[in-house]
Amino acid sequence: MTPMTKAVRRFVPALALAALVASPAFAKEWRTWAIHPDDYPNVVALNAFAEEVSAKTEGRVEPSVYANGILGAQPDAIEQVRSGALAVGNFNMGPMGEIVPATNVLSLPFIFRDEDQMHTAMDGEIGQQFSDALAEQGLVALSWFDGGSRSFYNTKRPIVTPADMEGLKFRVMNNDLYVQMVDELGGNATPMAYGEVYQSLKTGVIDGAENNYPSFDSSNHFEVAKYYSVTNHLIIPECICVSTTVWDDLDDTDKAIVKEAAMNAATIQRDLWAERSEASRAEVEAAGVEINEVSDPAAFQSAMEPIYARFISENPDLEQLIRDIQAVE
Ligand code: GTR
Repeated sequence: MTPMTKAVRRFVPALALAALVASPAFAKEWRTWAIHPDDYPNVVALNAFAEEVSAKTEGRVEPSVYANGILGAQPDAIEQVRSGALAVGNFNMGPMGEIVPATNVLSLPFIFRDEDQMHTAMDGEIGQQFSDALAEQGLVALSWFDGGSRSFYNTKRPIVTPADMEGLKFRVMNNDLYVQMVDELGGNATPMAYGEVYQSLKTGVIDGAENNYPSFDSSNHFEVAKYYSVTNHLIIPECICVSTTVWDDLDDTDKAIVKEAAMNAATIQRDLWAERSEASRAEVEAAGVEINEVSDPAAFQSAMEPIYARFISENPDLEQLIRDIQAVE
């Protein structure tokens, strides 16, 4: 072998390695879980996040968004992100409560007065406390999305007073607090995956469910449940959460890029949210849904009050957090 050939032999593998490192084969594909369809504000925002991350990391991180819950039901997806099998999820703090107990505070009925108060709380020191609790369970919460206000809807009749809940069976998200919530109002609760609700409403397995206008609309539940009663009993924030194992793999530059992209995505989501809520309300009304205000919102609030006393007695360490949220202007 001539010295020239030897040099080439040494050089070629080095070149090949450099090419490989720079090639997309070495890019980190971040499989991202999303429950909603592509045109839903959350998914539009997640796609913007993916594009920004991919462009600014020059392809070192490539998030790909799997919409419509095709990667599984939410409680399973949370576990998959915790384990690192999936990289990112847009999670609602409702089902999160079963895994990260502090987040149950966000599932207490009427914990927030309105969405503005929720944003003020979540964007500050209070949100940081939830992020810390999530981090202990393998999830890095990068930013907070709007989850709107949830109200009850059903196939039978308008809910005007709590007494109208009597005998109706409502699907709730997977969290015991929601079972308590419906019980206190005099209805029956069935925890069920979001993807099963449409069929269950249609076949009469359940009479109703509860959600915000955009979900009621995009899930087509409005086709079968013609009564939407504005109780606004839950205002639950959602996160863009990255798996801690995936996050720890990034250097500081990429962490900063990803964090900023998530903050930008939250701005996009919140802007789109307000618009979409109004549009969805108009759309379901035009499709024949009867929307009613409840006669006395305070009656729903006081019916659910016992949940607080029970929760605080079981979680005394979370009482201060509840009081701090209530004190947010
Ligand atoms: C939606 C929320 C989803 C999911 C769903 C449900 O409003 O964005 O993440 O929690 O409600 O009721 O399961």
